[in-house]
Amino acid sequence: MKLTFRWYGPDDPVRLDYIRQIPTMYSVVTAVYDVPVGQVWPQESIDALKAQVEAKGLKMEVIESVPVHEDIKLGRPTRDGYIAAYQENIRRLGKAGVKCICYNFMPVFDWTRTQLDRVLPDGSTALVYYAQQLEKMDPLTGELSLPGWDASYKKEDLKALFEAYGALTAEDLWDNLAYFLRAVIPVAEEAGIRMAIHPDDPPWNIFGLPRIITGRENLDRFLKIVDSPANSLTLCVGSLGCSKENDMVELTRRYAAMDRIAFMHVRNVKLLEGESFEESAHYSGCGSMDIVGIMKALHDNHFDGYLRPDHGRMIWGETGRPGYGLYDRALGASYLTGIWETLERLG
Ligand SMILES: [Mn+2]
Repeated sequence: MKLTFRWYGPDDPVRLDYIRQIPTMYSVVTAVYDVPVGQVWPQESIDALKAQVEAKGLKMEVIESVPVHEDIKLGRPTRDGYIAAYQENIRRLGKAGVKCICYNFMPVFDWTRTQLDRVLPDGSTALVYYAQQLEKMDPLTGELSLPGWDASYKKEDLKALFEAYGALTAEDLWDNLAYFLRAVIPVAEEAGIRMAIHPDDPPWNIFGLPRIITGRENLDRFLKIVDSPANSLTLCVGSLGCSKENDMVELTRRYAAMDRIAFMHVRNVKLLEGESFEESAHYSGCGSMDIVGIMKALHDNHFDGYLRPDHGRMIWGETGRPGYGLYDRALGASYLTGIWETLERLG
């Protein structure tokens, strides 16, 4: 297990100086953030990022994410140009020593929450998803206040995108994903990179848009499209775990045994009535996930991929990017390290 930590680059208030002080920290998880989706990342930007990280004694072996342009997901004729750019990014990152690229294939919306600062009983704040809040939101009419996705879409663009997706079925999305994988996985193999798809968060359709990376059956189907270690998973416990149908200990054991987990996101969520959930502290007892069981499933299968604590709460008065403060994620990292050390000791 290689411990990693998400870092949003030089503007992140969570500095590399702090990240390096978390015991056993190995690599950051980062990206070039100032290039529009679908474009090639300048080699200088990649190299500059790497130099900053390495100057602090850390590695830059994981990129999250190289985003996939909507035209690829939609299967538009323009996709080939965007795929060529994606392939070039893989080659450039491989040259820079990157070993794993996390990405997702969710239409329009990335991860979705209805509130980013819900006050929990202990006074911390967390990201939550309350189904009843979501029902009141319509991305095309009224005020779209849905937090946690790319707010840079203009309303007209969003409307056009929704129209474009209107005709797209889940099977079409599968076809477009397969087309993308067949083009990029061979490039990743050559570059020594494992592509690691992030599951849909939450793992069900949002606003009528299809979502397909949602549970065991679909993960199995995904891995078969290109049966290569370079076509692997980011197993995000907090995303898949939001669905009561997903047993995260079982899924972790299954895909770790197949050696198809390149990257683990480990965090806890507390499942509520219906489809609602709250993010919680990493400790198993704070939410609905069996974190020790998940870590044991990894350990039993000699997991040597990357792992990061995922979203944290905001605690101790910290302000900043919701879910990505230093303190609670550092607590999470230490908790996970402690579990891992115990498993190593006990054999
Ligand atoms: Mn995740």
